[in-house]
Amino acid sequence: MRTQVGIIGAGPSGLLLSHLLHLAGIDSIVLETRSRDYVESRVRAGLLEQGSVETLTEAGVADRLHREGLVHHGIELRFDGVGHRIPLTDLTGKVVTIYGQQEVVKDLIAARIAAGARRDHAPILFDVEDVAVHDVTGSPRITFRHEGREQVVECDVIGGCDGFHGICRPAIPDLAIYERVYPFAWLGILSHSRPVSEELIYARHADGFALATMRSNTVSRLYLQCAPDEDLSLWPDARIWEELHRRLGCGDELEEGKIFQKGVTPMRSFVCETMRHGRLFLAGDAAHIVPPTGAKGMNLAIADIRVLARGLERFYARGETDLLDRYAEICLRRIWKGQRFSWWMTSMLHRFDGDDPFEHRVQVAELDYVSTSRAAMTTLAENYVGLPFEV
Ligand code: RFL
Ligand code: PHB
Repeated sequence: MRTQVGIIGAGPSGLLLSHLLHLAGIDSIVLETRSRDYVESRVRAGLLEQGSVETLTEAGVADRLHREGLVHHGIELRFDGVGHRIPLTDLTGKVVTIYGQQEVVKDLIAARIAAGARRDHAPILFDVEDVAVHDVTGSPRITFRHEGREQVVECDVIGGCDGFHGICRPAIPDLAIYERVYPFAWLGILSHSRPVSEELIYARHADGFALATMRSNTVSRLYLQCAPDEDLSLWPDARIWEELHRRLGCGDELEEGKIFQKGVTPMRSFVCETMRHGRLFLAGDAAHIVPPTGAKGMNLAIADIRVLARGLERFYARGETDLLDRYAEICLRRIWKGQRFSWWMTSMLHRFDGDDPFEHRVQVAELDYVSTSRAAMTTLAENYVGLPFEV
């Protein structure tokens, strides 16, 4: 098979890249190891920056997002049992939107499939196996097996959108890796219950961090700081609710419902430099991971794709490679700011074992400062709603 851009991975990065290229008249194919059902039901992120919503809107894939997404104008920070609102919109003029990542993924898959096959191939192949990239500094090829047959995609460029555990990053020699692994994880649940509050609550508690977010007016998404190797069998529903009640301190406002999904998410900060080798470009989680405290992961992925799609448009329309040549440099400036913010939010809100009383007091002083100084609140708010795009 022959295409212009071979894309590995059908997460938000790969699907958005394929869709934006399609809008620019550029042919691509997306190869995904998992099934369509699996990627459409994988529970992950939930918060979109205003710029991400605008990107999806301009791309014509946000009708359902605008109907079903919940627009938020603030968040609450809770510590020492008291809540403090950060008025995001008053401080920045921007909003954030709650809309599950798997919904973004469903909308993008539907758009790609509706656009139909171009040339001789389907827009997305699910359930592929043994994906490998070859000759990325010359004439790139992707080999894989699909429905029992060995296949080859020949292409001009490869989009490495295959997430943190993918095969594209290891194909780049001499990468510099910057990494921090945190000594805790998040236990996340989905529950059929009314959200505890209209806005998200980030709570610091002596027993560990808790976050109350949502997916709709009837589905709550709740997280608890836990051990990185936490054994879920030790967390029957009653223990989860007890811990959420204690850490969130919201009394009867926290409605207990049927828990229908539970999982443990490890916490890591990770950046690889650079993000390009020859004709292979990494984007999203394949190149960088943030701890979810700042809600930046999917938003950083969308920002990478904006730059990559524009660069490829310029290349195909006019033969210009200037934007592609600056791809990593442009993305990394914004990525590092997202890293800094995610690390800072994580450090401020979590319990670190072995913290001495001095560190504990500094943490509370920082939260106190952020929730009372307009300058400090504005710093948090402008990062939370999303820094401007570089291109
Ligand atoms: P993905 O979503 O991991 O997609 C990569 C895809 O590649 C496939 N794949 C392969 N395909 C072909 N060949 C191979 N060899 C392959 N290897 C892997 C995988 O099956 C998969 O389908 O990466 P992408 O597209 O870069 O998207 C990144 C986001 O998924 C991620 O950053 C966010 O989920 C992070 N995140 C959050 N981000 C936000 O912006 N806001 C949030 O509120 C937020 N909350 C979160 C989060 C992540 C979480 N977890 C579970 C990690 C909350 C949580 C709990
Ligand atoms: C979510 O809704 O899943 C979510 C929201 C904000 C975060 C992390 C996760 O910081």
